[in-house]
Amino acid sequence: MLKALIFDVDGTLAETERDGHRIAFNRAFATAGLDWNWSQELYGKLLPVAGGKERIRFYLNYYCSDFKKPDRLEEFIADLHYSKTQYYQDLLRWGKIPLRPGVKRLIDEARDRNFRLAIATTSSYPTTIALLEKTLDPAWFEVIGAGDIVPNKKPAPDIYLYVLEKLNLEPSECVVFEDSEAGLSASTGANLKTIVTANNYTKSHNFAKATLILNGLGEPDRPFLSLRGGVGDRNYVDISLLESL
Ligand code: XBP
Ligand code: MG
Repeated sequence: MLKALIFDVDGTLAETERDGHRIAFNRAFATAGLDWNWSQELYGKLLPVAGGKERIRFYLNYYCSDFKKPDRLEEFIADLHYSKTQYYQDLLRWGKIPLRPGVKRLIDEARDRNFRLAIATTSSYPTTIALLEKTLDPAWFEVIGAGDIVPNKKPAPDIYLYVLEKLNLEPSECVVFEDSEAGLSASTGANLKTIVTANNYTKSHNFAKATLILNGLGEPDRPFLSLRGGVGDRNYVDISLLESL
């Protein structure tokens, strides 16, 4: 029996990456006097590396062969990431990053019907809270699994195992919403049924293990496109569709 809905954040609740995280990284680089600039295209290549600090480290290792690494590399990366997090929160404050279609409607229905809600994300905790405060309400989510709370980020299943343990539920009692291959590997690695709502950055990812692949959750007047999976004559994801999976 379905009891809980678990949501990834970036790319799933909102399209945060291209016009949010990416811009914030670039502002942090400029402030630190670095001439790094992550274009939309380059960012797509860096995105599979989950976690902002991990993404910076990967970029340094694979794209900046000329850069002389500072002695205290971890501190340097942590400082850059802290600055990025401030810029990201500024972007949210200005209201530039709306929820994806159907997210608020589905969460409202789940709350009305007393389903439990949780978050499982690689993003840092302050970043996650900032988005939830701006768009929904962090208090609606019984468990917020974020960032460095687990040793290994997605595609490792750690964050989903953490959320399951905190909810004290079996995987069969939950459904997950993800947008990326790394996220899907993490959720299915924890045996969780997963609906993928793909986006521009992730539409070519391998979603073979997904229960459904959609282009979004859809709205009554803005139907989703099902890319794989039986949805009958439905146009949008609601609780009855989740219960039928
Ligand atoms: C999200 C991420 C995060 C964000 C940046 O992945 O990979 O790294 O891009 O967030 P997912 P931080 O949607 O699979 O959780 O800079 O706060 O790490
Ligand atoms: Mg995501």
